[in-house]
Amino acid sequence: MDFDHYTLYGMQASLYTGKVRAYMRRNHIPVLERGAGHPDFSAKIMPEIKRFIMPVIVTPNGEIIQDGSNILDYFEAHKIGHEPLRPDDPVVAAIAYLLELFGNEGLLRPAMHYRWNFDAENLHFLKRSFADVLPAGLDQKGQEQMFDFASGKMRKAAVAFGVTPETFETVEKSYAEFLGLLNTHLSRSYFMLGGEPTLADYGLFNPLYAHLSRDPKPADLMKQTAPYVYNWVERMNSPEQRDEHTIKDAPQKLFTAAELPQSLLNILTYVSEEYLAEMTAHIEFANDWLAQRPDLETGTSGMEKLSKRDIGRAEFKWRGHDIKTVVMPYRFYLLQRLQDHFDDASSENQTQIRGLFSKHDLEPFLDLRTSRRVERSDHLEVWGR
Ligand SMILES: N[C@@H](CCC(=O)N[C@@H](CS)C(=O)NCC(=O)O)C(=O)O
Repeated sequence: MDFDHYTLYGMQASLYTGKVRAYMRRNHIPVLERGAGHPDFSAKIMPEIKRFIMPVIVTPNGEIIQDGSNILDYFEAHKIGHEPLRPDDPVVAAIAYLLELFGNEGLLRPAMHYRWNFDAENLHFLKRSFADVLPAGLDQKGQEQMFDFASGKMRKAAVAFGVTPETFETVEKSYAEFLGLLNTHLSRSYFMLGGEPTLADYGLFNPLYAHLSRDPKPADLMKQTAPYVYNWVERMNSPEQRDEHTIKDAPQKLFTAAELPQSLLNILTYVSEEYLAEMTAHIEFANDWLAQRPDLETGTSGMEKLSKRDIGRAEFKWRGHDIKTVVMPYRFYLLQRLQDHFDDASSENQTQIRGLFSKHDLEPFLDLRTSRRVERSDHLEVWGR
């Protein structure tokens, strides 16, 4: 490429690469995409970021940024994108942060279940897709072996997110309920919070694109049962300006706090039912973990290996099951974005946000906090003071 461009390292099948690619497309940011199996990823990127993780972008002046949310923050801060990721209305912005968190982290059970528990439908396709992250030049046998290694790791991750034979049916039921709510909402509004995409859309796009609209089994399910959701996925992923006319009276602008439609409020209630117990258990677990490590140095992750992302497993009740899921400090980093927004709001706005959150059983998301903040430094999650 002979013009200034960004390089995006990721993978078509990668959940977290999806939102960065979509944002770059929609905001017409010139990009050269490479699979994380590209030789430069191991030679130039991994030594900087110190673990195998995507997405990563390299800016035209050589800066390396890892993490989907940090990458969108970067574009927004440098006024490189034009979309209003954070709504001006403080109440609506609080919803954007909540759905950013929930989209990134709260739909991993269906995303992993529908990818890894339907081999007859998915495996042939996934083998081809995973070539993006395999080293170049492998022969057929080498490719098979590497795929088995990578997919084995991901199957274990599915279990670590609470997907086991005992929960399969409940994962399917709860995802069907979510798809139904989302389909209704997106039959009235082109985007989650009105006429333009925000952090809420980009967060949700992560699981709803690479896994749930792209892998054969869940793609069929989405197309057959939630066509408006599939349509939103296409809209989120296309660089063309669209002159939409398919939804009557769709809002052109973002909602204000006074205009929040019932279809969106129903999704907020769902977030509480699906995710509050998990977040509560994780925060408690992390606070115990921190209490046992009073000497943990500020600016470190406390992990033996830099590649490790969880500090253990916490147990909680989820839709009638006792499940245990991995506690990842990264989730608290996203939760803090909501809480920082809340803390910075005027007392009048705080009252409004609290009122809305409490109506939908979401108030603890404003108050549940780890005793030390999670920060990102040198591309890693580390503990603050
Ligand atoms: N919060 C991170 C999450 C990144 C993440 O988990 N990426 C996955 C791919 S979608 C990954 O790199 N997995 C590699 C591995 O775990 O080995 C971000 O947005 O950057």
